[in-house]
Amino acid sequence: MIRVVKPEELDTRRRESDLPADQERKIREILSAVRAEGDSALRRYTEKFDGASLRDLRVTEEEIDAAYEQVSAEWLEALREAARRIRRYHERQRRNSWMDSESDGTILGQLIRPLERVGVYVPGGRAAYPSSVLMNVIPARVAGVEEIAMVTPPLPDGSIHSPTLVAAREAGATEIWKVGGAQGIAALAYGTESIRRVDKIVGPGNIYVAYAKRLVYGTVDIDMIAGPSEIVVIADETADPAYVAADLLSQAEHDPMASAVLITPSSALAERVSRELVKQCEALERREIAGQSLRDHGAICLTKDLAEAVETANRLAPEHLELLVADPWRWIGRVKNAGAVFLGEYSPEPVGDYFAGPNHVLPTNGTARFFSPLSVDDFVKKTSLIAYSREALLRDGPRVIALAEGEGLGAHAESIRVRLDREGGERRDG
Ligand code: HSO
Ligand code: ZN
Repeated sequence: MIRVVKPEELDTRRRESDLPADQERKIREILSAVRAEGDSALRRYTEKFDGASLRDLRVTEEEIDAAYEQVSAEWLEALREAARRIRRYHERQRRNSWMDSESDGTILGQLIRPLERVGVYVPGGRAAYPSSVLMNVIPARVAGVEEIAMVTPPLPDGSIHSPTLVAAREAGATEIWKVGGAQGIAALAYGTESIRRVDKIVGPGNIYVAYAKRLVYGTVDIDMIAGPSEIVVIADETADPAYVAADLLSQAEHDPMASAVLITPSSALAERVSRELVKQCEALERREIAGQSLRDHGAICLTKDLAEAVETANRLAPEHLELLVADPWRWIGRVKNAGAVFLGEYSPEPVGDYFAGPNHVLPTNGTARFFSPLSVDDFVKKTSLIAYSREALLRDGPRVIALAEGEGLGAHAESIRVRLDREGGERRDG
């Protein structure tokens, strides 16, 4: 069910999908309708696409309270502990504003300020992962974002999946709105009578949501556009084939477009993993999805040694990289491109999806070459600080004048000169 390939047969960015022109037109229509008509357009589209006719768009506190009755104590305990770990990890990412004073009295610095208001998109249906609610909301909270507005499509009866509501409250979302799709993105980007516009939109969604996000970029900031999940496992002959196969399947089950790749110098391991994959896949509830993913986007890649395996992984720049080798720490220095690295046999990828603490929103499609995991940095912005002293201005003023005049910008030069004249600095003519 999985092909065996050479390193050069593996390519990156294999699965770029463009939206047909007529679909793109529809998304643009939705965006302009929400912009022009506000809430009434939201209600109309929610009726059309989700089959729900809503009076109130906002989820009430009572609805969230009621959602807690629907979830098990065991799940809630696990979710809370995961949230604690995710919070703790992201607290390490906080950066301080800084200022440096120079001997002439000049002070330079950088202020770090949270965004004021952020929107988090949460998909409906089967892809409504409470774990993703934690991963998107917690870093925003840790950054100090005060208003976190979640949008998610309602079920036909106008309700929202209970675990989503519980995760939203546990993570610290401050508002939840029953609106999804491109109309949800439009509401966040432009604002309506009831939903105030946000500064940034994060969170995964289907292709319409992803496109709508692209189109509103610039009006608001957005996170990176998530593609289907990916895992690369680098394993040597010491790896347990059952573990390797299980980890590959854990990402393959996300999506028929997901990609799971084993890279190994051991052909004996490759054979055994291949057999394990067939056996384990059959036993999965989501065997159809996982099977299709392995057939269409999966591979076992044989390399001459582990060094070549790591080089190949760097070229792929996978979202997740597992090092299931005798001494994983030995190889970490060579890893250049990966969203997250999992070392050793006790670090299966799902521990990172749910619990360890690092974010599971990671760069896909080869973009780990230049993108990073979602983090506190995504929810702050920086402002530069400049406080020149008299002494420094008298010293540097003539140079600033020279540069300004070099660009033909006389008013720039004058703003310096007027001060030098008054303060008795050396005048530089010419
Ligand atoms: N592996 C996914 C995240 C996820 N897994 C959510 C389970 N739930 C991101 O690539
Ligand atoms: Zn996952």
